[in-house]
Amino acid sequence: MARIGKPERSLSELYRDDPERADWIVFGRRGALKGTALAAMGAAVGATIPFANRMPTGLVPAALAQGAGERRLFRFEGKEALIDLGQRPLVLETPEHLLDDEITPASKFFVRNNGLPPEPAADPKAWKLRIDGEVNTPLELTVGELESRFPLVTYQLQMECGGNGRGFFVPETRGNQWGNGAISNCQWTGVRLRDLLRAAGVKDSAKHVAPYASDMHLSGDPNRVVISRATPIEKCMEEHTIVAVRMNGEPIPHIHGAPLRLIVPGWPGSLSQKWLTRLWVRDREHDGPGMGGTSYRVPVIPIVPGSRDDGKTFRDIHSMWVRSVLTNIPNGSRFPAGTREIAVRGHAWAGEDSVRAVHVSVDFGATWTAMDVKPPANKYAWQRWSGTVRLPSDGYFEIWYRATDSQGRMQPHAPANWNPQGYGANPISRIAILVG
Ligand SMILES: Nc1nc2c(c(=O)[nH]1)N[C@H]1C(S)=C(S)[C@@H](COP(=O)(O)O)O[C@H]1N2
Ligand SMILES: [Mo]
Repeated sequence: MARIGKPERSLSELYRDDPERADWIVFGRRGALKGTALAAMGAAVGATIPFANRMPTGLVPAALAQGAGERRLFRFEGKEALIDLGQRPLVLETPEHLLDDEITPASKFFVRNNGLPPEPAADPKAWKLRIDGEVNTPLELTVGELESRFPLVTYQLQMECGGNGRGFFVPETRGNQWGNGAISNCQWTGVRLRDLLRAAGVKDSAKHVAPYASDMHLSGDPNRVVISRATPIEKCMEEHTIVAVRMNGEPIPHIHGAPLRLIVPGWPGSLSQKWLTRLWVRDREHDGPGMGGTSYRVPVIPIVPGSRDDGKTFRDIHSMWVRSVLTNIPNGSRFPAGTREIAVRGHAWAGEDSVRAVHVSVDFGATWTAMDVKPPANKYAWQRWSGTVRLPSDGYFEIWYRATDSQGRMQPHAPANWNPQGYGANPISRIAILVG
């Protein structure tokens, strides 16, 4: 599929050369867009805009929005070219259009390291997991023992970085500027965490289960913990919370936590500890790196966007927010003149909840069409949506897509509840297309 060529001038160039016109184009501040203004906007996106009369004031066209078409790619061994958000630590985002498989293959699975991965285990079956703290019988199990002593379960589980969508926040927040691609939906096989906790005789005093791993802190100090975020005991006892030994029927790839990884589905990915070595059952809220303050926490009472806050009154993120991806058309695709129907499909998910509906709009949100939404393979699996959009003519269009969760909550028009580390930005998603 052809891509929309680079617009005549990028927005930043336009701002440099002719700030008044750029502002006019982007924000339409001088009144209705018509005549030369509309023509200028059309030139900037590369075509006429048939639904320009429905374009919200202040909207930056998706074809020009920050990052459109100009994100740096990086090819890590065994992976497709993913979006490079950093190499030390390694952070790679999956472009949305690579998320089309029902089960995410390792080659398309995003990467989020906070430190440096450990050396691969020489003998994965001999890798040890220790369970201690608020238990009657501390356990030390090898991966081999774990697999033979406990029932193995297999589920499709979505795993999403807590910061997914962060790049949509205005003003910009600290952290990796993810789009929608910090999400995977793999088939995980492992032992239920609750079976392990019961085998260790978990006490009534257990409140948080804190994981530890063998990755290395960026400072190189072997005594510093990279990340240790705990899961409340209730979620640990939920049947889909597992200690995984296989991903998509294969040994877990090293970069994704081999040979042992915690999977806490529907909650921030930071809980799903890779290279797991220890589970410390605590009688209080855990205080490892990544806990407290503004880390993985959001305001209960909204704060002024861009302001400072120590996060003391914030709450820990549990369930992730409803979100959708469109996976069969890359942003900026060009279709032959005369194209009037386009098949669209993607996935949607909603943390602890399921997805009730997905709607698509090609006229900047003026009208919406309901898509077909399939039930999940199991709880915490993402859901396939698909349908057809109709276009009235050639020109520049945006395909907007918006999921609604089982509690009736929709992706909002703009990210809500701004917070210093940028969690929970799940605005309506969109791609730009050009017909003709
Ligand atoms: N040991 C360890 N586990 C970790 C991390 C890490 O840096 N070290 N990153 C966490 C974060 S923030 C996320 S979003 C997921 C990313 O998993 P992935 O790299 O397999 O995509 O792993 C989590 N588990
Ligand atoms: Mo994350």
